[in-house]
Amino acid sequence: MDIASIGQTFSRTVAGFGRNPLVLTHNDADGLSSGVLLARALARSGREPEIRVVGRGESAWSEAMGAELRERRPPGLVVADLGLGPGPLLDGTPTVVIDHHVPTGDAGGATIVTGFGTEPVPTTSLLSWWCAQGLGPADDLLWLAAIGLIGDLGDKAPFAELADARKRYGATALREAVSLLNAPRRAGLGDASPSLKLLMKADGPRAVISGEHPETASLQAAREEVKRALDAARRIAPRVKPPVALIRLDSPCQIHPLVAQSWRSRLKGNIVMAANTGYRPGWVHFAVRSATGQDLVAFLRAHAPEGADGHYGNGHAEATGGALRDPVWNRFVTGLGFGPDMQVPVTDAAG
Ligand SMILES: [Mn+2]
Repeated sequence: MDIASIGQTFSRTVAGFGRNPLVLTHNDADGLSSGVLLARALARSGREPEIRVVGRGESAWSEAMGAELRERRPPGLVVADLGLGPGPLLDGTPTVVIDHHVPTGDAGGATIVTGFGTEPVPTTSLLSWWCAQGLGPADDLLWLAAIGLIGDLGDKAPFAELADARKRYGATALREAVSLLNAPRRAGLGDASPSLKLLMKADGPRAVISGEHPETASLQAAREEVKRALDAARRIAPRVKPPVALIRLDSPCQIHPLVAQSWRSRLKGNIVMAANTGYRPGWVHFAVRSATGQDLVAFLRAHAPEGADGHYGNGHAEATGGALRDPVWNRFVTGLGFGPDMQVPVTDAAG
């Protein structure tokens, strides 16, 4: 991948933006750091960007988001870490999509900066940092790129930029910042705005973790809440119907990806699926991981139940999942060979 040409591509599209472009981004550490990085770069180029975090139960590529964008009418749109779906998101508006997930569309003529298909696959935060360099010097924003790299890929990810950031800012401070920034979106409330606020003010990972800003305390409280939920979840035994090992959770916290990940190496021969029935009323959210090396997006596609929509089977070949309405979930687990004990009761409201 040619970094200079990524920067040029970005700045060419941004040149068509008006004063108040909108940055749409994901609520995890990679998305938040990308959004802040892009917003700062746009601000330095004389614009006044707004950030809209796409959170729990939302999707950028949904009818609801389309309606919201038509209402807001931003004069330019950057969409970060939210997948690459069928577009356009907002007809007639210059749009850049920055992402690294398996594409499910072509964003309807948007400018696309994707890491998908390159080896190793960069995070959205690193792509965003390369984009930012197209607008001017961005060296002081490297730590934000590192936040996303560690959040998605861990602190051993094979990127020179990460090695550089670890030296400059300290590996421990970066790791601790990521752990705190990811906590609010995982807690029962699912509101990542304290993390976003803190990232907007901070000048490095130490300012995120030090407590000099009041948001850090709420991040710590969120992390405690998630830890308690995880401790309880760890006692739940998986149910195995080869090739799937299913762990059924019932928590308002977004712990299903962490639980699936924690069983991944212990259930080596299986596709590990952690399903959470308590996360959002009317829905079952689930995370899929596996040490088998199978393409999990393809696996889900092959087992898609009738009624699965855009919330199902997105992500990466090695880390995916989705959300299904209760009756659709029941069809899905039945199709995988599980009995009634893995189904959820369906109320009329859930259809
Ligand atoms: Mn990401």
